[in-house]
Amino acid sequence: MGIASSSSSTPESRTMALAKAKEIVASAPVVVFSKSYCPFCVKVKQLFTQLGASFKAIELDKESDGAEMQSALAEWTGQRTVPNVFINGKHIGGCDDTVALNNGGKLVALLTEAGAIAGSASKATMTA
Ligand SMILES: N[C@@H](CCC(=O)N[C@@H](CS)C(=O)NCC(=O)O)C(=O)O
Repeated sequence: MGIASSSSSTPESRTMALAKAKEIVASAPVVVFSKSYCPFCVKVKQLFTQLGASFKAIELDKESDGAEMQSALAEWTGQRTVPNVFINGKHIGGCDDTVALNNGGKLVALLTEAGAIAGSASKATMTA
């Protein structure tokens, strides 16, 4: 009673969620905004693990302000779906985009440049 619902989105809470998302992106070489039950997110996290790349995963379904961060990410990047992947502060895209970079042999260079990977891997071969 008398306390505004934390689930209602206000301009202020959206601004805060955007600032938080930007802070997270700047805090690690690789950031994956994810949902714990999302198969595309699992796949992209597996890919980074397979490549030996360190990454920070933010499970939006487990965060109290996850829905607001998802909206903030949509406004910022134009992408509403998860996974939403950033490397070295740069928006990469989703699972398909990340896998395409790997298949094109470009992902490891980005990860190495970002300092997320030691640099001995060339590319990962995914079967699924
Ligand atoms: N083609 C996209 C598929 C991503 C996708 O469909 N993700 C679902 C979750 S499995 C999603 O974000 N749905 C909307 C939502 O959860 O709000 C990719 O490669 O990342």
